[in-house]
Amino acid sequence: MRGAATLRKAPLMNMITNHMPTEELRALDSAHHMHPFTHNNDLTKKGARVITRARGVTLTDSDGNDYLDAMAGLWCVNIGYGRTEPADASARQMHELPFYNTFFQTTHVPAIALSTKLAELAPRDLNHVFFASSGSEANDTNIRLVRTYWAQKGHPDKNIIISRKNAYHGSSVGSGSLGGMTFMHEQGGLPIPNIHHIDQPDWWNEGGDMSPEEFGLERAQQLEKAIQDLGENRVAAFIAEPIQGAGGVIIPPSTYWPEIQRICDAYDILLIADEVICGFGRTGKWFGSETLNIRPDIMTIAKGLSSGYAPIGGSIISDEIAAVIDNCEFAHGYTYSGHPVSCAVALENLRILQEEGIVDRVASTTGPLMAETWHSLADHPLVGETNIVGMMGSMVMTPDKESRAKFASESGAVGLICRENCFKNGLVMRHVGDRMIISPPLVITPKEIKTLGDRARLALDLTYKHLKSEGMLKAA
Ligand code: PXG
Repeated sequence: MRGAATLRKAPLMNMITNHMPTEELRALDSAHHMHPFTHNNDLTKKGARVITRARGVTLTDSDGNDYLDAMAGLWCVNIGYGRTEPADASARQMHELPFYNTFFQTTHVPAIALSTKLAELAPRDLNHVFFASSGSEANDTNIRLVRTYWAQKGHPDKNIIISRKNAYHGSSVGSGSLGGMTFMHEQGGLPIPNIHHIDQPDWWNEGGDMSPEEFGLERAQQLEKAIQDLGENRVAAFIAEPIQGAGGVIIPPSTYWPEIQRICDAYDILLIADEVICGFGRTGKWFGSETLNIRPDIMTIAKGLSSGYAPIGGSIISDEIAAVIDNCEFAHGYTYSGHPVSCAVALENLRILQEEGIVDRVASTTGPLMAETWHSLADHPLVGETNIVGMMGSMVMTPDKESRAKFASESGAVGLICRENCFKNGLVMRHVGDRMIISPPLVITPKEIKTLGDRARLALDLTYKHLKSEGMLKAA
């Protein structure tokens, strides 16, 4: 039972504030709030951490504990917490025009301004923006968009989208199908038809005896093989994150993306770069596609677009695709496509990122410092490999660096222990399996980078001790 005893009805609502005791907040949360990607009965037993405020890179919980948030919320708070400008922009916009739609021959200034700004920031001929409220919605748009594009060009059967195992593209029916997470496909009848998944470029786990470069090529060539098997006239697009985020910050070998780009060009396959995590400075450039030298036809955006201060996402589309789509009525859209308040907040966020040189700083100073700190953890006996680009990094934990062995325990058991040791020591660092990952706010200072490194090392030390005492340092 989910705390039914404490369940009370509506009149309580106005009294629920930050000042309520944590236990009471937890009980109400468990009684009424269903959490995403959570086993809610387990959560009820443990009790949720109640986050009450945040400034810069620091979160505070309802018991007054502070945490350095090395995940920027959920990979999104690029400008850090507590900036007043987006709040002011949001209030101004709410006073002036809280909502109007962009259907039926109407538009409004925030949507005009934001799409124009995005066209300026985006590379090459990516000049057209279709708005959504999230990355999932934007990827749903992309499915319909690429299929409609080929149908308009007289190829209605060119409708298969190739993606990758262990990719994350959202959790709606469409975007969850694009994603390659089998545990998601097992619930709710996913994937939808005509989505095909190839293997991911995860050298550490899947590279075997190949060098990273050989492996990168082999994995990229799986795309060519899939196109040949399925038929060039059947494949509409390939979608991928420049660097997989939720899959474990998997940075592909250097040979991977050039080969993927060659194949997309050679077979006339549209390339969709999912920039939901990589976009807006995370890799040290405005878009991950620039860092990895990719020429996408469509980019999915969300998260860092507003630094999470308001929900907004979208697709940035090339001149060529937009010209073809513009020849028909694209029967697609959301009530909140281009929501004026979200657009105003996103514009303010982009202004801060640009005017304060935050993206440039990731490339020139804070990124290299973060990399040095992160790589210094590689000498720890638990750490097999550290990887980082800009402000997204991962480290693999292993019982044996040489053989890249996995732990005998179930995948993720060690990761969870380490994550809990991070929390206990004031650090929010995620685990994906037995890989630890970071994606801090881009405004993290050199002093905070040092604190991050110190707390991560402490968590690794405690984890090592724990594994040793429990006899868990064994390889599978
Ligand atoms: N594409 C990518 C690459 C993402 O990382 C989405 C699309 C979907 O965006 P929305 O806004 O619909 O959530 C994402 C989201 C995790 C985690 O556990 C990652 C995401 C969302 C929730 C959890 O790392 N990424």
